[in-house]
Amino acid sequence: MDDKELQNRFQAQVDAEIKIEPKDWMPDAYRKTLIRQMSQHAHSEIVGMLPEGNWVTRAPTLKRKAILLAKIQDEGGHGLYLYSAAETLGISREEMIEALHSGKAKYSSVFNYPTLNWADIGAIGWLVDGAAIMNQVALMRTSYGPYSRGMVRICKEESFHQRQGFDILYTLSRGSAEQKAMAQDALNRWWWPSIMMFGPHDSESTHSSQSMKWKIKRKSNDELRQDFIDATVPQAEVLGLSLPDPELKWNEERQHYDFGEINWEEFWSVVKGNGPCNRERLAARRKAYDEGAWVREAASAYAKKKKEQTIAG
Ligand code: FAQ
Repeated sequence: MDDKELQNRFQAQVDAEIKIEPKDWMPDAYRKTLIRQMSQHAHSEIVGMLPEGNWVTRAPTLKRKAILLAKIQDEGGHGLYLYSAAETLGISREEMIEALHSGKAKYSSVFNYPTLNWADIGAIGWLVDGAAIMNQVALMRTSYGPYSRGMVRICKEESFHQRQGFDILYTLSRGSAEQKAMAQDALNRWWWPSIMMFGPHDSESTHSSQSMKWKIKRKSNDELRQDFIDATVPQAEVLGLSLPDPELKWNEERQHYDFGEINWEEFWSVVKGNGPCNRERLAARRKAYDEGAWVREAASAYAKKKKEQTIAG
């Protein structure tokens, strides 16, 4: 088959909702887009452990600490599923990690903001995991088999994460006046970064139209952002907290909430590496990688020895 025929057959497979598997023929650009998106997704999970890790030693109760530890470990696991799924496309984990450490690969902008008080852990769980789920539920139907299957498991775990974040804020918002103020302050600082997570407007998105055609993305950035806002406003009402957007209002005609414009200058500045914590996050990742070198060496030496023993005996 010539290239054109292969392309047509590939698109027909995607259109028929038949998953693309690692050994199937795929256009180079499809492979590249998936490697970019999946590796950036994996990096987001791993870098996303850092802002929450900051509060493990200061969680207010033993129960909260155990829950937070479990959540952070889940995020590490998500990163590993995603790196493994991306490896099926012919890139090594070393190459992906090198791209993160050199600043070539992106990770979600939201993780470049600091966690200043305990209520921030609630806001991350409720809003950041909430936004992540909105995106990832759509990705369960993505066209690439290993990515789609990874998402099914990840989404189950993210639901628990969102619930624990909501529970933290629910408790604080029914506590003392100071606790309620802490919850409101966290919400004020995390609302806009959370809705930035969905990326630029569809009209500004570089990859969306091709990724939608290939069914890598099943919903556009703006559609997912609107879904998230529509689902989250009633939850804020239950918490008795107000969202920091004076333009947020139900639109009867559209049957959606209208909302104010994102500060895109801030978004792009964070994406380009100039957010409040970008340098700190990358430095922490590089340090952890360097300090973990002996573990990787020991693990690969053990695997080599095992293999030699199997061959010998
Ligand atoms: N931050 O053309 P588009 C989580 C970049 S997981 C930084 O629209 P695309 C779990 C984009 O890469 C959160 N960069 O791009 C957790 C592109 O640049 P490039 C992560 C961003 O790929 C919770 C350029 O802008 N989830 O949170 C951002 O079609 C709590 C143009 O944009 C995923 O990664 C951003 N927010 O759509 C962990 C989901 N937005 O690559 C711990 C999978 C855009 O050409 C604690 N990814 N850019 O250099 C996706 O669905 C998509 O990649 C989008 C962006 C929607 C993020």
